[in-house]
Amino acid sequence: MNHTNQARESRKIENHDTLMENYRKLIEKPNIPLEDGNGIFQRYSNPVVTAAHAPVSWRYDLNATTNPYGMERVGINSAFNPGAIKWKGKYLLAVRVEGVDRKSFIAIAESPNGIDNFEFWEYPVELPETDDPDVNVYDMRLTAHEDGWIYGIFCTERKDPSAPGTDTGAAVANAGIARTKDLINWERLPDLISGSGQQRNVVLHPEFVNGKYALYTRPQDGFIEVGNGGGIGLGYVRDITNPVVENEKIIQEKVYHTVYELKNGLGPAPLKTKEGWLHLAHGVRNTAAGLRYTLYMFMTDLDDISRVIYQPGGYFMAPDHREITGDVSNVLFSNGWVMEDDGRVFIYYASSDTRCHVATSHIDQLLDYVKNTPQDKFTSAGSVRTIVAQINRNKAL
Ligand code: M1P
Repeated sequence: MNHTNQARESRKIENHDTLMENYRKLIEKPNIPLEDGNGIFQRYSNPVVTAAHAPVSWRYDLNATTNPYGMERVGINSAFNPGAIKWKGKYLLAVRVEGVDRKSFIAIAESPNGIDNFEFWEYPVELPETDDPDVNVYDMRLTAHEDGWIYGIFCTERKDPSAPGTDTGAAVANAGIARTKDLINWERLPDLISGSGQQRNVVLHPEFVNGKYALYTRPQDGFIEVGNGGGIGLGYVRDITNPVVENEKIIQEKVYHTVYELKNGLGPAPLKTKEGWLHLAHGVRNTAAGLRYTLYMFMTDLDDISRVIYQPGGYFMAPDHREITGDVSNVLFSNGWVMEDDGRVFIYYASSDTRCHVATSHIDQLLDYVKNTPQDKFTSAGSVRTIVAQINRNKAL
């Protein structure tokens, strides 16, 4: 080591090498498929991105003079709800990273294979603001639109200006819109203008529909409660730089005694298949232990994207024993997936608002799943009839 390097080294905090070693071990840990598959998708042994994946240089002041105790200066609480895209042969996740200060931001994590070795880019995304600055941003859906831009639509949250001063929790959620050509430099567009009080889980359809941008929405009366606005909506925008939603209609209602009884919301932008547009969504029900978020699928018509043509009953994925606890327990949430040319599908999801996972499947399996899984009959007797019919078909084999 020459003198210059020696001097530089001595200015670094003492635990730097150990921190880097542990960080690299975590990043490079192989992810193994689990054996308890259900024939529909495959889970993996490890989360793909966690709070511990945040780079050392985000968290530590590495200068021994200004950080003599080698303390973590910027704590990261969680890394979850990632948008996803395959970009220049790499799998990119637009992760919702939440600091210990409760502020979320978006940061891109990259993997060569989509399963492991996810590593954050050096800097988090510096999302431009509008004239009304966001207090919190999260849950970005990435859509490579046929207009040539990659759009990131995310939730922007601000304090409710109409709430009394004593109410420090009242917030307003809306869809923020940004677009990019390289996932580094982002152009911020105006926030969505829609007829409902609030919006969350807004997703851009990848193709124009009759020359307009199509947006899946989730109108809601309040910040948490969807109230009268419940359901996944679909509306159209003529000019994305002046994003006024027209003709917003609910295409997926919340329904009594289903996994989407209390509320639902679209996940990632739908995948185009030969049979229709494949959708992944989250459904929410209430329980004595709080809300339970599971993932479900449905398919819409290729030509009429407002028409649901298949919908399996029940959930596609629910939190397993490793996923069920976290900051907000009993939650699976997905807003990113990638379909390969060979039909493999990488489903990125987060558990309990804490960590990101991947599950893999194939589009042929998912098509079989949406077409041939029995529909919800909405009553116990109906469910029994479904099972009895299957037993009888099996007996006749
Ligand atoms: O805490 C669970 C999820 O709650 C919200 O989703 P929704 O609006 O559908 O209820 C979001 O805050 C989401 O980020 C979070 O994972």
